[in-house]
Amino acid sequence: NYTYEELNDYFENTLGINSIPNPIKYSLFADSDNYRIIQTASSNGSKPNKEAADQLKKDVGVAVSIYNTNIDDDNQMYSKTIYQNFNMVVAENEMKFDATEPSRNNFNYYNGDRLIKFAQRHNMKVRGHALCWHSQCPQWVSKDGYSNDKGWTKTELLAILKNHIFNVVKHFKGNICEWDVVNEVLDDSQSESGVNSGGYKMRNSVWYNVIGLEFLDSAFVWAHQADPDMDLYINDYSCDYANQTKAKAMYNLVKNLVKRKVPITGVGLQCHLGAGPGWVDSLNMVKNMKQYEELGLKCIITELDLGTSDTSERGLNIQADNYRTITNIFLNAKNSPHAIIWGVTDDKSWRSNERPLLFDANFNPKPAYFGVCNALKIKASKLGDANNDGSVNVNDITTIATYILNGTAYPFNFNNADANQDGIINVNDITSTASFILDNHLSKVGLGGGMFAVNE
Ligand code: 9MR
Repeated sequence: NYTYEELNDYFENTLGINSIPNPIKYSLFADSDNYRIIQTASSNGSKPNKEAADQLKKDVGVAVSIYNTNIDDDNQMYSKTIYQNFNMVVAENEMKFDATEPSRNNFNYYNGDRLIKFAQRHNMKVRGHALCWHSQCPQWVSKDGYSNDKGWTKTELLAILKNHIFNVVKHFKGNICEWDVVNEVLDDSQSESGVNSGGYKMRNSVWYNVIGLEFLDSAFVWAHQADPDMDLYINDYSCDYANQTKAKAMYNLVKNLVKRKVPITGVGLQCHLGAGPGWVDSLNMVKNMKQYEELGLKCIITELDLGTSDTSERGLNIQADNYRTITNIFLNAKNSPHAIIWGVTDDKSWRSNERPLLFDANFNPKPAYFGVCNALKIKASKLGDANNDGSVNVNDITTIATYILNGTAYPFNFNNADANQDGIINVNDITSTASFILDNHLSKVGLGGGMFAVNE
């Protein structure tokens, strides 16, 4: 009972269940080597992400605007949407330098503390953003975050930074699991030859101009001293894919920090990206995360939003597929414990005209929401884990092969072994499981969360 329109060479069709007035909609995506079906709307309202994320021991978080919302009231739609769907929060603006130290040595934690209380009521983690940044740097430090119009000496500015970091980190100690210690310290233009020979160019912020590179090392060391249990991140944009010049600069800088034993936990990829057909470069994002894993570091997604100029149903479904792809990447990366979406509803996003988020202005879940859920649910379902030992690996291929050859294999979980969920165990399940392991065609595993059989 599915309507199925003509399949274009690249793109999706909507499958609606005709007999139901408000059909659950799925989109079938097809490109040259991959088919996938994702749910893009539901008549049953939203189904929380949270359960699957908790089960997978991963955090899907969201940036919360605190100063202009009533997050103290758990009955507000804004509050509900956050605590029903996410298990981590970050303050979109309220823990930045200008908000926490509006005048010298005068600290304001009012809105930050409101977020901490909200998170405690709902058992959510909190990440801190950001201790040192050129933007949202208070006027009393620099009029624009670049010029030293107050004429600070290096010693004075170091003392200001140290005082800020010690006070803020100690205040939130115990209630926050990690901080973006420095944000956007790399220059926007990096030379290809420079990065290829291990170099990187720093942004000419007031911090770098007056102090030099020492500001960066010192910031990490002080944050670590203020709270030795804290995870400490460097965070930036346009560093999302391993082949980006700025990503190479980031890698060079971070490798250097590690070599010099600066206490850094990981790298935050902001992921302010555009949505479009096949626009997520999975290979280069996976490669990027992997190279930090090899350095012994984490690599997390800190500010994900995917803007689109195509706000038709088709455009929003493509956006959903992009969200699904990125969610899969972070779920499959061992060193990537969380991904944070940069805001709740489209209308309040810093890119509101591009409709980049998971919920519309009325808190209705968009296709993008289901894209994230779909990836989480499939991963949580443990499809491919034929021997039921909790992970999908080469032993599952052996288990499936043994079952096909002998009819038996113990321990054996039929549902999980049916990796492509077509109701039979055959060689296609081996292929699906192998693809899943190789991180290649992830979505062939458990297409449609087990509701559809797809034959190639
Ligand atoms: O979303 C934030 C917006 O409300 C602020 O006006 C803006 C000010 O710079 O900062 C936005 O968040 C930024 C984040 O802190 C760092 N990376 C880029 C984000 C989008 O600009």
